[in-house]
Amino acid sequence: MTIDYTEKIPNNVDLASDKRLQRALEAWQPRYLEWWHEMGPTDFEPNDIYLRTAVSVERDGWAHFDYVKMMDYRWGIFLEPAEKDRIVGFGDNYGSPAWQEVPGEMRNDLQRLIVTQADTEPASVEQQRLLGHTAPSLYDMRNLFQVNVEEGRHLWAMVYLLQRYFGKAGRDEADELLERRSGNPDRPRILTTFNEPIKTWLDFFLFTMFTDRDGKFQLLALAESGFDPLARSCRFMLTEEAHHMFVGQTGVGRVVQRTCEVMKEFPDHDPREHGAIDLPTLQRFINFWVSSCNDLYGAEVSSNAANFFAAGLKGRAFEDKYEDHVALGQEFEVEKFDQGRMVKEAVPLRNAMNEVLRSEYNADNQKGIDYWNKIIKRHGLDFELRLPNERFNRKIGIYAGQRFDPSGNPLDEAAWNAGVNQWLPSDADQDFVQSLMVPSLEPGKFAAWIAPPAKGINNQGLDFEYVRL
Ligand code: BYC
Ligand code: FE
Ligand code: FE
Repeated sequence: MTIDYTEKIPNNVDLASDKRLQRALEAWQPRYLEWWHEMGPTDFEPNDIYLRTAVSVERDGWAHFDYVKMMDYRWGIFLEPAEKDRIVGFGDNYGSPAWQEVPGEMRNDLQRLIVTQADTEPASVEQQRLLGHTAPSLYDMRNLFQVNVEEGRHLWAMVYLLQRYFGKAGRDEADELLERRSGNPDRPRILTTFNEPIKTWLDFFLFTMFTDRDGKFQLLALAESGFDPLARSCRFMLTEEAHHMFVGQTGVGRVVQRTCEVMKEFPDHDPREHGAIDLPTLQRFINFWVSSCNDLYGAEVSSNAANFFAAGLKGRAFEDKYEDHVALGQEFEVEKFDQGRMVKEAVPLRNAMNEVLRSEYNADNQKGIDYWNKIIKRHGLDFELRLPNERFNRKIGIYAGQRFDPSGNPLDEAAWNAGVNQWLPSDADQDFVQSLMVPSLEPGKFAAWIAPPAKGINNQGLDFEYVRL
């Protein structure tokens, strides 16, 4: 299962045996590179970056580290090895053989799921394209570029599926993925979070913490798909996703660490006076990104979600841990706000699959918050970061258009307006965080607002030259 890097498009799907597909992908490749050149990280094309590249799709030892220019990164198509006699693991077709081709009646839904997944990958690269200029260290800059090239590869993974299994419609979608632009009002990316600007490194760390974690859970749900090529693509993508969330979790942890050090040293001062990000400001940025990401799961009650599950296209994360994979005749309780009060309503479980996934996501988020709170505690400081309630600041689903505070209490418009600057980043907060974004580009040096990491990449030291400038 070693990947052949002598091919123009590295792959483990025997691309050479399908000349038509190979030609289609080779025609798409220069357009992809053009897109990367135009919309990928600005101004670092000539630089050598210490990157990891996949060399096999086996569980251990798949990564190879070396200096690479980003444009020379070997983007390719890697699927996890096929599981023998795999079955559809859930829904109405539970137990029948997994599909190796697209069943006709599922074509539209499946294409839509793949396009939605695909669209987020280049979107994130576009959102992050300016950050290299304000990197807090070479270590961080390298991690940014590592995340970027891997999101580019995730686009390749989905484009392979579109071109291989969806004919002309799939090829058209593959082209459109290079034409939409994050934040462009005329041709935006599909999901709202992927049109939000990532202005600062604080946003970047929160995005990789919370938005890449949406990626993890959506990929876990798609990794269960009865459409086997999608499942196998997503399984390999998940191995890369772990590092993205590591970057977010430890990045924010280092911000917290630095702030705590300043708070200890200057107990009577505002940490901002010493160039650190005060914890209430961090909380507001957390509130923004978590609430935006809660929208990424779609509506709490969704007939789309029920259909995807029934068809066997999109399951639950870790479907194996459930006893009943058909999920009929079961109910799920959602809390609605109706005529001034919260009321519980039971809905068929299949219709609540978006909410099931979102709940698992937030349980995982909570572990990250706990890790940050431990850092605060270790410094003997009295402050607790909190995960905002799922109802807070929602634009999609049953809470959209209503006001709730971060604890989930309903509010009228006046109370919302009075509180909003305590709960979401204000313009002044944005300006302050932006003012800290000065590059720190000497090996081993870190910007004043963030502590160094515990260790380097691939056993290299912190003063290693992760990017050759
Ligand atoms: N923004 O029935 P509903 C990642 C639309 S991240 C705008 O609840 P459904 C990554 C929805 O399209 C993982 N629109 O929707 C991370 C529908 O529209 P129509 C990405 C939204 O289909 C970091 C309507 O609202 N992968 O990989 O059940 C860096 C009703 O909604 C939004 C996936 O998302 C929104 N947030 O659920 C790089 C997996 N939410 O039909 C990468 C694939 C909903 O009324 N996608 N709408 O016009 C899906 O599984 C589903 O499409 C969704 C939506 C869960 C997103
Ligand atoms: Fe991705
Ligand atoms: Fe990611």
